[in-house]
Amino acid sequence: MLSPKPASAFIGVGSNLNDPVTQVRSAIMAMVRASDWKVESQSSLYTSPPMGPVDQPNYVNAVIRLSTKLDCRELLGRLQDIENAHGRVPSDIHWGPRMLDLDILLFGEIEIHSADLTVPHLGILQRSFVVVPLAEIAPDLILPNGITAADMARRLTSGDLQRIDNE
Ligand code: A4P
Ligand code: MG
Repeated sequence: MLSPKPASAFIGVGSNLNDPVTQVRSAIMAMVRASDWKVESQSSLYTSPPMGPVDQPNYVNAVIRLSTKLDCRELLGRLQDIENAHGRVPSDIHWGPRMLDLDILLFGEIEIHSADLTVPHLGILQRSFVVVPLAEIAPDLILPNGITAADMARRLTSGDLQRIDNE
């Protein structure tokens, strides 16, 4: 359902297969071109070792801010279309390797706790590869624990996360 006022949403982008930098850049391009929302800002790309099973390649991550009149579930469907267009195949491996992962980190002030959708995303406060790019584009954003993204990023900063310079 279209809502009258656009919501501000933050999307986590991740990949660790088939040239992850290219996958993440291509996903960002697809989001910039989409007509259902407006991309307001995009972070740098970051690389880090895998959280979860270690026998998989390093990840590349970024965070996008967009404004949209879609509701949160419609947005999830559109993001899954982009994942599928990037060759994402269903896998039973929890935190296993993937061509492209698009997670709704935050959707305005909305909270959803259902089988297919949890917003804010459960990992948002623990993961430097989410919080550091988020703080780059929205340092003053108040996270669900009441702390700004910038302060949270300072707490989570680890040597494992490297910013990838733009070529
Ligand atoms: N789903 C529920 N809530 C959401 C949400 N807020 N945004 C549901 C998007 N999807 C959401 O997703 C499974 C289902 O989650 C979807 O169908 C949707 O209905 P998935 O992406 O196939 O599951 P998953 O990714 O295997 O599980 P999970 O727990 O979502 O994993 P994460 O949190 O996505 O983490 N290491 C590094 N360094 N960088 C990474 O990006 N990513 C992961 C995956 C593991 N290790 C990583 C990284
Ligand atoms: Mg996911």
